[in-house]
Amino acid sequence: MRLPCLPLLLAAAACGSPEPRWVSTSRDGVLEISEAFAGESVTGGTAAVYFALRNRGAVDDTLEAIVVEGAGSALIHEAGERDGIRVMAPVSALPLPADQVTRLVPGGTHVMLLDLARRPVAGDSLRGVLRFRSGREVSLRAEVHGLTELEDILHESTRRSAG
Ligand SMILES: [Cu+2]
Repeated sequence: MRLPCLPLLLAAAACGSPEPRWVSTSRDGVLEISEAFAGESVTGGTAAVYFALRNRGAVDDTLEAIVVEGAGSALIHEAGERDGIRVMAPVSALPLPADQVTRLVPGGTHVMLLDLARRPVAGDSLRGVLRFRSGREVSLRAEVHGLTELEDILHESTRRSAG
């Protein structure tokens, strides 16, 4: 009787091999985005997106615009501390030094999606495109994870300090 082994084998295979790493590059391969994910939104309407951007080129580039399907706008936010309170501030562009990886991570720089048509929940996938000063474009696909707590705290404190 072999059948009962099958689910076990499948489970073992699923555990043993990591998910294929999602990577997207500009057409010329100079810019590469990986490790993209979004934090599930508790309050609705907003979500934070994180990723790693590698600039393989010999020249600096700059991330200037992000468009995400279903989001009214997407802003680059820098997180910091002011008077002991964690705050976030939008910046117009994100520099990408030559031959370096720039990481957007929870608690640090992130992309803030505003006016979302639908509240993203864990398991969703957000799609969009990143545009750079050089004219390059890289497509974005960010899986939504239930990692909201930190960003919700950050945004709540920003809202409070704003008024
Ligand atoms: Cu933010």
